Amino acid sequence: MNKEGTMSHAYAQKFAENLSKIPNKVVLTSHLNPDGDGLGSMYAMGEALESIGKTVFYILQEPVQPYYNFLEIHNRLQYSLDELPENYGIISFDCGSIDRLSLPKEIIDNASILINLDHHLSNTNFGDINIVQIDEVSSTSVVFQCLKAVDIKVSKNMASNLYLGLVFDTGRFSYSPLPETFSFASELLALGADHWTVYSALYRHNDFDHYKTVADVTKSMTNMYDGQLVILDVGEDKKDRIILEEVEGLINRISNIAELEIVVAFIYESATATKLSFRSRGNFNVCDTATEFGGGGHKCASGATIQLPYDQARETVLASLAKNFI
Ligand SMILES: [Mn+2]
Repeated sequence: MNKEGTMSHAYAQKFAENLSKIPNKVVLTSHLNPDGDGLGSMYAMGEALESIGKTVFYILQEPVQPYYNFLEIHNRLQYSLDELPENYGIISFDCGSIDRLSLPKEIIDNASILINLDHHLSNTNFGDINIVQIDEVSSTSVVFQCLKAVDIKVSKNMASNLYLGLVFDTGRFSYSPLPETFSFASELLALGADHWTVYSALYRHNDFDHYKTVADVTKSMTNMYDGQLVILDVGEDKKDRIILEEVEGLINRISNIAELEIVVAFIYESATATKLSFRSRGNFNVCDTATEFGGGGHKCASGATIQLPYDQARETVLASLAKNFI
């Protein structure tokens, strides 16, 4: 039991038991193409660890979309370390496998401990310590329970960061209609999470041209199997005009088509690689499909990068998806 008199989750207890194993210097990171859940988790845990005297580095190997700049802590994000500390740990947030870690290899290889904190169904337990709970709606929810288990006070900024991950991963409270989702939101708002700042940053950052680009990309949409499978093509001619997170937003909206079961987006990456992104309405597990092609994710939202040219990737993946519809 913690101070509030509620039972702690087993994974949060595990975090509490292992807190002393976290070195004084710690690198916090997330997955490639970092999103609101990964960032919110890093920033909230970072502030918590600093409050107990740790030195924290926020490191990703690629820039993040500029609309996350609304968080002041975001200015501390680094893309490398000039000098590796002598003894440091890594905590990875929201990342399902080690090959998806958004860190230079040198930083991964020299860490004395790697802690993997996540909620992906496909998580490979790649850490020395794994705090993975697949029924949590966001990684920020895992972080929140861990902080409760160690009695670290959640500040207003931490609450906003945790809320960012919750809003992002639930698709603004659409995909996880569980009592826990709303209790978590309620607790965060009571702690001072700033709903409108988070909402505006995530959903009110588009410029005028964005809508014209999205309209153009949407035109390529096709369907099969009486509309149960919808396909979005972001080929070589379009890939520079739309960022990955916009494609994700677009397929979230496309997944609202009444008769749809699965939507898949093909995104040109290079002459020999194609990104895949899937959404399911719940009758099919698209985490399995993504895993088949070396990716992963959740039952209703997943992704992968397949080492095949665009047309060949498209053909291969559609052949695999066909199994669902016969
Ligand atoms: Mn997540």
